[in-house]
Amino acid sequence: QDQSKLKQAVAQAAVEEIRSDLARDTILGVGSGSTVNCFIEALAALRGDFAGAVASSTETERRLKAIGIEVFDLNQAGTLSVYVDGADEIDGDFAMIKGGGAALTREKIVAACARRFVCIADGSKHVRQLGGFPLPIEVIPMARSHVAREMVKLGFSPVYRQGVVTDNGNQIIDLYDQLIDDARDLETRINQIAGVVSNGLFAHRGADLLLLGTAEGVQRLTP
Ligand code: DER
Repeated sequence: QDQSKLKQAVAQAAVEEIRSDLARDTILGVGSGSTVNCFIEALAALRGDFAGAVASSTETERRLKAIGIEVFDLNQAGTLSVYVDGADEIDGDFAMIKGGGAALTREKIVAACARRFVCIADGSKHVRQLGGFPLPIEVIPMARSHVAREMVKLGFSPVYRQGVVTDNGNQIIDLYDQLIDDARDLETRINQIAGVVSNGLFAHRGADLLLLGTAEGVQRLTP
């Protein structure tokens, strides 16, 4: 099956997964990316069964509003019952690399406010070891060269993602050429570097459920 059918299958599975959690006052957390876009389309079927959503990007906010789902400010929403988002890679510990869509900082914030993180991904994202996909870091513009030099010391090849400004007005550096041995340690180490806003390793707080789209159907995997 082509990848878009796999994305639609996991999106539908996520709607089925959260259906029973929904109440009139429920506010969902919704991530970003093409798989999440399929989830938003599928979510239209549940419109009216829940209060609305907190979006992790302006693009997600636009798409939610386009299908009539109310979008809340996170500061009004409090703790969310569930956060649904994609990943660029997810490993056997349910740690992820995210940020391919440059929304990693807000995704990490909204995920931190949710009791459960449901990751939806096609099978190509499921890896034994993280790092095949370049690891994104969000940096304050003035710190970009400093952070790049620090990442070279850690053995990475940093590449400035030209022309991209995040929803927070910052820039992205992508880290190439190194597989990740200890994702939790590296997530912490990168965050210590002056000028780093956040990084795309979701290891300290990974997914609680993975809905994985494969040719054999959707696999429902838990840690
Ligand atoms: O940027 C992100 O973190 C997205 O969730 C990304 O990781 C998944 O995007 P995709 O569903 O388009 O592959």
